[in-house]
Amino acid sequence: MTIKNITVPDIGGATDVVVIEVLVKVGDTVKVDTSLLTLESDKATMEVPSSDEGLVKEVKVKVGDKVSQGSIILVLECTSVEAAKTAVIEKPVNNAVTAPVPSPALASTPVEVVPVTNASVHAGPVVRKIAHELDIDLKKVAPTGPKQRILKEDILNYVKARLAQAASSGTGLPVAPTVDFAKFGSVEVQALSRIKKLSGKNLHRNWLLIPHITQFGEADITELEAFRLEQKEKHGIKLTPLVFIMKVVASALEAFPQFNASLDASGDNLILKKYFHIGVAVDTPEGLVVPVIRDVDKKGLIELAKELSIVSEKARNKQLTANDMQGGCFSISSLGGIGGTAFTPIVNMPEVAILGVSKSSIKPIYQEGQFVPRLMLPLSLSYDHRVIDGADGARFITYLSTRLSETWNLLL
Ligand code: CAO
Repeated sequence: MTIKNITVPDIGGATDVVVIEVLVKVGDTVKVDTSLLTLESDKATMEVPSSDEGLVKEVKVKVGDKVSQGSIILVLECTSVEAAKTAVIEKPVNNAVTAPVPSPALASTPVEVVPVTNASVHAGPVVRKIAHELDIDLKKVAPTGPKQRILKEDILNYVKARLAQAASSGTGLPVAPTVDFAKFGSVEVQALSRIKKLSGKNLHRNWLLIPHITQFGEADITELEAFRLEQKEKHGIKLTPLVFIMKVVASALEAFPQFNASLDASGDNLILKKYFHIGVAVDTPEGLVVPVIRDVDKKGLIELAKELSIVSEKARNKQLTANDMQGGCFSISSLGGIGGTAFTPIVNMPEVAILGVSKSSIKPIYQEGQFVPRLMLPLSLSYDHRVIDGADGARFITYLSTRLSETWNLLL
């Protein structure tokens, strides 16, 4: 074992350079080239690597100190034979007395000098190294560390974003700029939930791959509403317009088979489904999920109402299984309980259409020569224009409107 002083090597003639980071502590084991210090002058950032391997016995510098070539950084208990031969001996070990010899390794290996592209950027050596090697301008990386420090995650996120942008630019899409929002005021970084990240990818893919058309319509649900309230009272259960809409959608899918279909992988064939499973978008604190209610055509309103309550409860309690969310033919996204007049839902691939439902309101409708107050339900039907023509879209929504306007007590 040999004790050796590790000193600042040739740093391009710079003197009194400020230590901005000390990267090792007593007890650390370092190897040759392990970064020990980061120095920052007004022109450059320098990492000082270790010239030897061993155990750090003492650290002689701290952040804010000014150093020049030859300043002692630390005392190392060397483990390499070569180092032992060339070490400047601080004190004898095992009573062996060796004459001090300057370390040629230190004297001859100048440190890598990384030009400071922006002296005001705060970042550690690892970040600076990544930035240097990947030719990244650190001024473009949004910092999330204390005192606007750029962390390793920040630069990795920046690289990920650039890769995603590069991937999307391959599709001819313009690249969105990266903005450092903290420059304009205080911000908080919040990670997206797992569900949001997953559904976000799918929504983005569907938005890009499907040529969407959204057809708007309105249904007069005055009679339906009277019937709904009566049934709700009678059965003492949660019975919302959505259950009626699901029933009518199942019947529309039967009447318009191209809506109950998916394109095959080649894109040349339509797979027509003979079952009627409907996905219902459920809003949960973690994000949007779409459980599937099976065989809607075969179930009654009350049965569907109960199943919808169970499934939305399950969704909100994060108890849905993958199976619960598979096999849908068509989706319904109902924002009617919240508000809004219309929206453009995104088709849930490999389905080819989705119905958006907004909040019903009483409107003056012109009937038989006069305006009468009617409860109108706004509908938004988005569909894949590769599979469905505009005329069929209009026919489908007209069918829905007509069926929803019918006298419901005749149907039970
Ligand atoms: N017009 C007027 N009122 C409506 C309505 C409509 N279109 N739809 C529902 N309502 C009423 C209901 O009748 C209920 O009132 P009552 O208790 O007095 O009957 C109230 O609004 C709340 O309904 P709800 O939202 O709890 O129940 P629902 O069956 O309509 O919907 C569910 C269930 C799970 C779909 C819904 O709670 C939900 O999560 N919706 C959001 C879906 C979503 O986020 N879609 C966006 C996808 S795109 O990002």
